[in-house]
Amino acid sequence: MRNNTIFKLSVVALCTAICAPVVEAASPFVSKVYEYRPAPGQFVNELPEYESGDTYQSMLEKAGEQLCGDKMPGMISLGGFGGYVVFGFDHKVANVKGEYDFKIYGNAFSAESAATGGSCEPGAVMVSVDTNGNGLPDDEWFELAGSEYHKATTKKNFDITYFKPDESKVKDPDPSNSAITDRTYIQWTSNYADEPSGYIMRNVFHTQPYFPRWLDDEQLSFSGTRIANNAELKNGTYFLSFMDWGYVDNRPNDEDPGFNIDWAVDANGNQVELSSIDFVKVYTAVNQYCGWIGETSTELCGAEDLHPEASVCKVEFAVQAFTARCAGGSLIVESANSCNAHIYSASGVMLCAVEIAEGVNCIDITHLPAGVYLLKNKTNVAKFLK
Ligand SMILES: [Ca+2]
Ligand SMILES: [Ca+2]
Ligand SMILES: [Ca+2]
Repeated sequence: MRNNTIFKLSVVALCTAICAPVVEAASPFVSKVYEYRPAPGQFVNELPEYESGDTYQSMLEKAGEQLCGDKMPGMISLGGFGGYVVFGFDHKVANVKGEYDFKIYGNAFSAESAATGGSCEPGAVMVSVDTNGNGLPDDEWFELAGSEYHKATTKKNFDITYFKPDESKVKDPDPSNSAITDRTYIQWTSNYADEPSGYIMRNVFHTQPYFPRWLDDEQLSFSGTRIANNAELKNGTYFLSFMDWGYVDNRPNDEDPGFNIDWAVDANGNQVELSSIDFVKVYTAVNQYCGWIGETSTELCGAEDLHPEASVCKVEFAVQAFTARCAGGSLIVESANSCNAHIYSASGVMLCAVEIAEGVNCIDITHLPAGVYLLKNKTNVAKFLK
């Protein structure tokens, strides 16, 4: 008995010695920005700032500096309808049943006079799973259907194209509004007959070019779910009412509970079940112009996984007597018999001994860094990804 106790202690010590130095907890914050493609807008080329010589890649890095590594490290603007950003975390974000899964921070605030709105500039959210395993967001996207998604006033598959302006064109100021210095600055067209075309106007407060200066494109096209305008002119200022739920830059950050992966729908609006997601896309969801305060554009300040400890691991295959599945930071093993087994790294290094009892076992693997592992004894093996 004494020898057995010493043996167990030494195994624990070995495991700790091997595993502890390489433990890296998942960060709850954004780790990478994959795409930044704003539509034209009054904050474009300012948030983040364009500098002479910047390219798509350098602007992408600047967007990353504004969103990565902390709760609210900075701010980016997505410009008018359709402009978007794609980002991800250093782990899969788990869809925990019955809970909100992640938050996205914006800069919305309430009007002093009302709790029903203020500066809501709603951005729609889409999620994606790295199904082809290449680490890139080139897989199917699913929209998180917010409170407006199913409303009759919402226009699905709204396509918009913005045309690059001649920055030296003769300006067309609004004679009835001194804040508008060019009413016909950047033209857009859409595929909806009741809203066929219009302009991103130029205003007196923002004098830099509004079309992304780092792009050579003569036109920019975007597509998405266009929700109804929410602005109302009251006593000379614009009041932008809140959506009920499910949009970025909608309600003040401390009032917004976040996003639930259970809201995901496919391109036809059918609900889909996702156990976890790898990528998040946010795009401006209104096509709205508000006089002196300009076009409505979603801003982002950062994002957070609300339960990084539930980082998903997934069993790829299990053979013979083991059956295994993952839940949170645990490997769940069901076995017909009690036995001893070991966890190995993908390259065959033995990391930990585990004692498996008859029935269902919950093996703590929170100390293992992300990677591919094998759970193995003399006759059984299960490969799992954490
Ligand atoms: Ca959830
Ligand atoms: Ca992919
Ligand atoms: Ca905003």
